Amino acid sequence: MILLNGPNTPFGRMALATALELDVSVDNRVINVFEAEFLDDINPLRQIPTLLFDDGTMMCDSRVICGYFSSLRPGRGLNPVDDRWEVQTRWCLALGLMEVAVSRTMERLRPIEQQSESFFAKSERRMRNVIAKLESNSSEICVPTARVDRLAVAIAFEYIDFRASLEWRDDAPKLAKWLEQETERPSLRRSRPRERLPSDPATFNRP
Ligand SMILES: N[C@@H](CCC(=O)N[C@@H](CS)C(=O)NCC(=O)O)C(=O)O
Repeated sequence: MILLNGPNTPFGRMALATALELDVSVDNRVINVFEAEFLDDINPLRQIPTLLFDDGTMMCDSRVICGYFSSLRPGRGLNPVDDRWEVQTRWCLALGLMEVAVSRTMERLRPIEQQSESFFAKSERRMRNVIAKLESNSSEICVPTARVDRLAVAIAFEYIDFRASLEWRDDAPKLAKWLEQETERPSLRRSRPRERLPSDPATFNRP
């Protein structure tokens, strides 16, 4: 399995960290998604993460990919589904936080005169509301056993820090304290975001 990934996408990091947590072997390939014309033929959304199988089929969306990896390791408890809908909901809240943070990064790349103050205000409010909700759930999150919602919260905050999207620690002191240790988890250490490099390929030869 090839995981088409980026150097700093939080969604791709979620897929890779899940594979690492579960000892699922994937060939992680960092690409430059913004120039990756080839990806149109694999994933019509042209997004990363995309999981590519040996038979040419693909799987997209980080939740689907993480769900698939978890299905390969039943009983590990990383992604409880049956009676744990609150875990899935917290996972979605963390994904929403990632989405807003990514969209703020994209907005900042636009010429300054085209950037929207109201967008920044609205997205900040949304982020602070989600962060408050997650902090109120800290007893479920601040636990040293890996689970998809906890991984997603850690990855969302580390992306916010990576892009300096928002000062959040005063709003979520319990989560901030937890993250100091959680960030040392091997799956997170081995998937740290980095800036894009000119050498990140925009082409890819299917095996
Ligand atoms: N819902 C998707 C979101 C994936 C996503 O937005 N990926 C971004 C990178 S952070 C992307 O591929 N952007 C490329 C583009 O929009 O051209 C998931 O969870 O995997």
